[in-house]
Amino acid sequence: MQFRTVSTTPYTDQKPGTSGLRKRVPAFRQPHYLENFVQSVFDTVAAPPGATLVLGGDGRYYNREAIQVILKMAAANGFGRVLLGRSGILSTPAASCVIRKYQTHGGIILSASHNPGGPDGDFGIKYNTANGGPAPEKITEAIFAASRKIAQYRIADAPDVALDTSGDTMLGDMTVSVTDPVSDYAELMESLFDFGAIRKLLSGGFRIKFEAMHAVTGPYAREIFVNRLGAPEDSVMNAVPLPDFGGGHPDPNLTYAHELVEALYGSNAPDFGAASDGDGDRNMILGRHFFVTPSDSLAILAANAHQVPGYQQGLAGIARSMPTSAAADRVAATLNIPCYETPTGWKFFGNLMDAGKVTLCGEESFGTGSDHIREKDGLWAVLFWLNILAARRQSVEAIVREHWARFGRNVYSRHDYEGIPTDAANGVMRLLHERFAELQACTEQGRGGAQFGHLQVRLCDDFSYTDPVDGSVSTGQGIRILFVDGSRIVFRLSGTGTEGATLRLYLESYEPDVSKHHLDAQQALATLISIALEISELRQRTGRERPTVIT
Ligand code: G16
Repeated sequence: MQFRTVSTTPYTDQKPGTSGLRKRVPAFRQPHYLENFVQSVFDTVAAPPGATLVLGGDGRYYNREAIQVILKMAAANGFGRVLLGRSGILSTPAASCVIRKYQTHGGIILSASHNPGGPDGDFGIKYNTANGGPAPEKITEAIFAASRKIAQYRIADAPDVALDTSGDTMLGDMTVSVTDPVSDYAELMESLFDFGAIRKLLSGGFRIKFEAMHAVTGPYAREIFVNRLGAPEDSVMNAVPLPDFGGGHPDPNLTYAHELVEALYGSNAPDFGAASDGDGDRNMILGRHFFVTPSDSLAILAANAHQVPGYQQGLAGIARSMPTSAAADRVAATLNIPCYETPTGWKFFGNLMDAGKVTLCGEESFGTGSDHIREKDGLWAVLFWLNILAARRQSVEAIVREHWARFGRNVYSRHDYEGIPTDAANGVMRLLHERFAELQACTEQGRGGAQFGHLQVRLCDDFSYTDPVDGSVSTGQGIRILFVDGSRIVFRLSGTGTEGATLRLYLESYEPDVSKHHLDAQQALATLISIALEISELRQRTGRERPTVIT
């Protein structure tokens, strides 16, 4: 087998975002674009000769082509073995599971997660380290630095590898092991949850609907819910992964998972509904005519973890991203365990889990997970809920309302303004920065910050985080306007979009009064919403009258 060293010139835009490098497919198709980034990864992670790499993706458009390139580059860069999901498929959580189980050097996951796919859709690539988690910032920064000065890459001259048949093939001295993408992951799930109890629940007339959105979780959901738990075949919707996700937007929220939402809010609705995203790490949980916010979901899983076999020994701690509501903090306080507040991005949970400081983690962006792997995990969250439902034998809504009655309700909503001009988005953030002094002015004189009706500003800042394990500091992680009564407004620019900017507005207030728990979140948060729009001049500056997505 011949290896070639190919001369190349750097691209300037290969900076990984919140989760890896995400670009439109045509960008990845530019000459040497993918190769440059992959070589930058290999140069940065410097795997010892003969190391094993995990490889797979969410099956989106360009997945198979990219896999052929990466296999040939891995062979030319001295890897000894690649564990490849059959047909190039591996959900993000399954990839994390395989990296950990087989103690590989790391893995490459091809996905742009919840972003749409297709010839003009998005593609993405990220590197996960030996702990199974997304590479931390110091590695992604080093990959970016390498991509800025790359001059050559190495690739094997070899025919394409057959991706659809399990078994080993050789690429020079490197073994390509094509493996079943589902079995290791399904086995791990079976070790954590009471499958017997869930099976009993499902056979007793409890009806579920899982929306795979033509993305990667279809085969996983079929194996787990239908084959192992005995749910009827039609419990899994849109179960066949398609390169363009059937033209849909594989983001499990109330807007994009509308088929599921219509089923759960219709007549004769099932008891439980859930959806996952492009690469299987996100989850949305619904009860009959009822939506569970991701922030509440994390808190409820934590409060009920003692019902679930894999977590009966107790939780070491909980971590949530800064924009996620403080509902989990209240549970942590009751359980007398620590609760950490990190920047957005699952990569920030890795150190806490590795150090044994936290067991459960969650984000408002429909991500929940635990230290069973080092990624958020959509099907894991669904199984956790089913296990709780099997143990408690109440409806989803009853469980959430009881939770609110016990802990109070952190009323929460996120408004996304997608695809706005970058300058306008930056202008909003700059203006908010400039207003810090004015909003807090009186605080310094001991009279408290600016007053908006009954709400008074306590503090404004741009969130920064010092990792308690390695001391690394991450700044500029979102603007917080905190009020004296515990309410807050957060503004953040998304790090996962590929077109223009996405401005996220996060709103939260705390309601201990049970008689007000029935209120719609938008209604309950109306005052905060209007304060946010006023101080940010968001409408004037972006020309948008309303958000693209409200969750
Ligand atoms: C990624 C990250 C998450 C993050 C989310 C939203 O999710 O893994 O940790 O919360 O992006 O990020 P942003 O608000 O910057 O768009 P995924 O599911 O896209 O990998």
